[in-house]
Amino acid sequence: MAGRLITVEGSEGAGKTTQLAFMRDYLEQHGLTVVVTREPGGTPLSEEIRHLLLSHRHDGMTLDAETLLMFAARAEHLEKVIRPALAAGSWVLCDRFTDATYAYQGGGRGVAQERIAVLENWVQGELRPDWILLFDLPVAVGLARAGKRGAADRFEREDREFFERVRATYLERAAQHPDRYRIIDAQRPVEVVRAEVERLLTDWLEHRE
Ligand code: Z5A
Repeated sequence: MAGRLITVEGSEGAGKTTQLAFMRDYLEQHGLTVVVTREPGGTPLSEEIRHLLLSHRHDGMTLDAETLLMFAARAEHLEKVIRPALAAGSWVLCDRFTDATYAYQGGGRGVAQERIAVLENWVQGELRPDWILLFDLPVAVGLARAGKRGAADRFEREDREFFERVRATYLERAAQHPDRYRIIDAQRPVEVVRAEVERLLTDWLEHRE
């Protein structure tokens, strides 16, 4: 049986990484082979591209270069990791995917959604996530959480309005694709969020055939 692609999305400090660890454990306990990966990244070349994208060495990178690098990293990741894992029947949990391009480069920076859609079709063909978990929370709450970490990367140093546009774009996409998206209120305590994630995973496991 082909695997499933579950992507997790959200703006800064939403708790995606925290919940991914739980998701992996839960699915493995139910007998599945799970591959946890991330974007940009997930292969040696894609991780190098991630480094270029996040580091301040390339402050002032053009918007087209940023968008195309996201998809270059994604093309490599799909070919070398995601498609083989799905073909082998694994469930792939990916920390961000193309919806992040719509939210950050599209909503955040102003790239037309139609241009992103061209690249999405080129690089992914028919492939889309089976499910997208959107960890949604007020921007101020997420920034306060993320601010407790070290130095800000090229995205993290954006202003609050940028992250408000990112959040709004995610919510618009969730409304456009209710079949794939599940919105989770991520401002609640970790254990409460985890219980909701568990309910969703249980439901998907029951209806996976
Ligand atoms: N990007 C893009 O622009 N276009 C694209 O196409 C793609 C990505 C694929 C990747 O950065 C950047 O690339 C990202 C978008 C851009 N930039 N931003 N911003 P990243 O992977 O390094 O950063 P991130 O994805 O934003 O992750 P994050 O900020 O680390 O957030 P998170 O993974 O959602 O949160 P976390 O690490 O699980 O938790 C953050 C803190 O909150 C941590 O101290 C936790 O202990 C705490 N936490 C977590 N959950 C809770 C709850 N429920 N209550 C209280 N505290 C909590």
